[in-house]
Amino acid sequence: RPFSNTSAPPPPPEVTIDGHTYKTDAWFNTPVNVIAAAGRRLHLQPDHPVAITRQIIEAKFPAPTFKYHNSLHPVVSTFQNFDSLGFAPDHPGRSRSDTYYVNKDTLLRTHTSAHELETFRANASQGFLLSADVYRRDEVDRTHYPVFHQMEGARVWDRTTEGDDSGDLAAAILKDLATLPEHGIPVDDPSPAFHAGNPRQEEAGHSAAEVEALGRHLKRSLELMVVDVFTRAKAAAAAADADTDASAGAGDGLRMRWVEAFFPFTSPSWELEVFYEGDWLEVLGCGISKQPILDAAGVPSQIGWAFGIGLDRIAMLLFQITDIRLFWSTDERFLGQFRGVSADLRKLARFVPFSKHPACYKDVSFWLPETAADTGPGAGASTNFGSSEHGDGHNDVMEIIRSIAGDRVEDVKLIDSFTHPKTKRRSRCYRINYRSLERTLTNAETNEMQAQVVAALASQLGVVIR
Ligand code: FA5
Ligand code: MG
Repeated sequence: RPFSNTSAPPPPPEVTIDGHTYKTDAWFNTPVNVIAAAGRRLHLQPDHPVAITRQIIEAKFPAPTFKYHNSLHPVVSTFQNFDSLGFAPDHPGRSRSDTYYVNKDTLLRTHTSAHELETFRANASQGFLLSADVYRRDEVDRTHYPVFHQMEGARVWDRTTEGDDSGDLAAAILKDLATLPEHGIPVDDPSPAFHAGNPRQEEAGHSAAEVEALGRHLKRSLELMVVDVFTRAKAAAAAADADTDASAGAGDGLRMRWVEAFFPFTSPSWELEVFYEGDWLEVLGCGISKQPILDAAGVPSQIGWAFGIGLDRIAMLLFQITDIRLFWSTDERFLGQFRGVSADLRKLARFVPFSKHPACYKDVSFWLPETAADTGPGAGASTNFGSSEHGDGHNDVMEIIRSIAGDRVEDVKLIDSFTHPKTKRRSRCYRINYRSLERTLTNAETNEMQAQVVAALASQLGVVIR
């Protein structure tokens, strides 16, 4: 093997995650900081902003139409996370550079959709909401964290009980749509359910009118949720700035847009983005459930929609929290600001940030290993330099930095990437911003972290530091 994971410690023979013990194998790639986060259950911690956000969204999808599931264990099978949803065997999301594995068949769920099939099967009501912690190897910046929270939602209609004489459900869905209020806010929505190139046209299982109605019901439901969150955030900001002009307060004017998306288990699919802090922030993915999933769940007479919301991202909008790391803080200056809010949502307050501590930028440049052959899942090495889709060990670099610096790293950016014209060696330069949310880091501390990062990149990824 050109470069294997030589000096990284060997995986432990077994690992305990949130009270359950699993045998590991060569696929194991879950670092201790991630295992430590499993079991924190921020979505259930009273007065935690993620839990408050869950409650606010649940109120928009009320029982008994929706049934709630909030304590599903984070370790699932590859079948649950991927196969049950129609992910292709070679889908890049399955790679060890994107997903935390416990062993070959067992992983930390990467999304709450992992529970869709079983929940559709057991579901006795018209819909469900399912909130849980999810895990991904991903970027390091202020809107990404390796552990975050999602809420899965689904709503179904049944041909045999709600359809017309011919079993068509479009009219029933439109009738339900008519019960949802209008919000009057313009939404940029350039992708209709049907257009040239949309694969939905070849999908079987629903009529065009049904898909049209489902799409409208889905979009309106989610827009209403965002409008509610935004209205609450604005009211909190106005209350906080009582001495200033409320109408000129932060978050003036909500901007939303729908972007066409692709998921293996919905079609058509969309993502909803909200304009936040000068940029479009993706807050959820959704779509019309593909019929094979409902068929496999034993409910072929049902059709419906599903969504997956990033709860942490909505909480950021709601409280105007600009750094996702804050959710993991146990600092009373953070948690104390939300006390009593769950019990009385009118107490919602705009988060008052701690004073910002200085940033400390450090660069690291290196040559990638020269003979970067395929080291995909199961190959033994933990990296996947050379794979085209998620290649160049990008997520491995992120992971190594995060596992050394923990919450003392704010973001990591790839700032330069080139191939030497003669030798064809490939070079990368990353810029690391060390900054704690809670205190000023000392020079000695950042230098020590940087030295450990450099050493770990060399020893674990086999790169040559420049
Ligand atoms: C999904 O996870 C799909 N399961 C969503 C879905 C459900 C589609 C049901 C269709 C039907 P996606 O990877 O886009 O999709 O993630 C959904 C949301 O999770 C994102 O919009 C974002 O709000 C949030 N999210 C994704 N990655 C991170 C991260 N690293 N940190 C914080 N939030 C994240
Ligand atoms: Mg997405």
